[in-house]
Amino acid sequence: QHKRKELEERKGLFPERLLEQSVYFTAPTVSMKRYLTRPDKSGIIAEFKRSSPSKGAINPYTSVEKTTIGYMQAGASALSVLTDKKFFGGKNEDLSTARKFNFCPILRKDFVLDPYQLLEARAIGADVVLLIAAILTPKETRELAFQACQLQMEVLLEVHSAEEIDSHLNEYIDLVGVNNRNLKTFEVNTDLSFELASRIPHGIIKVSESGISDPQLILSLREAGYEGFLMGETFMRHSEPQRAAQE
Ligand code: IGP
Repeated sequence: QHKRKELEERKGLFPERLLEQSVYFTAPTVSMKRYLTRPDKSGIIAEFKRSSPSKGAINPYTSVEKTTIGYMQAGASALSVLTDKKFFGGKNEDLSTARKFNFCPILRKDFVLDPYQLLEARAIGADVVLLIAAILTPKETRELAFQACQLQMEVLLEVHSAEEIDSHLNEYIDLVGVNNRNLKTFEVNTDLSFELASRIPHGIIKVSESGISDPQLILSLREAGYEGFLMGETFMRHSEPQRAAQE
């Protein structure tokens, strides 16, 4: 709920008409769906995350430029950038900086509740937005996904259970991400991705999120039908995240 208050402040500072003047607003977006399925790519979505509620500070001072360029040089398929300040120490400028230096698809990682955040995502240079089933009703999810689609962005729907897939999936969703981390306990269980794989309909790109560090696990997830692997901490806890990605 801190989001609502924060949003009211930002709406005052940057009204919609200002966002629409951003150079990125009318620039074409890049498809994450397409990048993840390119045979020459790893499928890894490398995340820039300074801190997290479960781990506290991970790597608060590292540079967005160096890290994201390094991720892409190391063979990542796409980038994810946290823009939530309160829990993850991120900011909108982190994403626009990443945009300035990279041509790949970029996911805006935040708690999206309001259409304003979609305009904002587009204005700062995002190609994909995350919608979290656990914090939205099916109706809200569908409306936000439709609007994202109208803004030429793709939608990654984050789920934690088969019920959330059944209730929240709609025709505007491009990718489904199974979050292996329980949002309440912060416990990670990568078996969840294997359990839910067959519940995600064909034609929708499957992404496994959180707690991935073992290359062998990526191979098994691929066999289970996953084409995207969202990894943050494994890279970020390294003093030079771009090098960890190289390894
Ligand atoms: C990355 P990890 O364990 O590799 O750092 O996880 C990513 O999945 C995680 O940051 C995440 C997240 C979220 C963060 C998944 N869903 C929703 C904020 C909001």
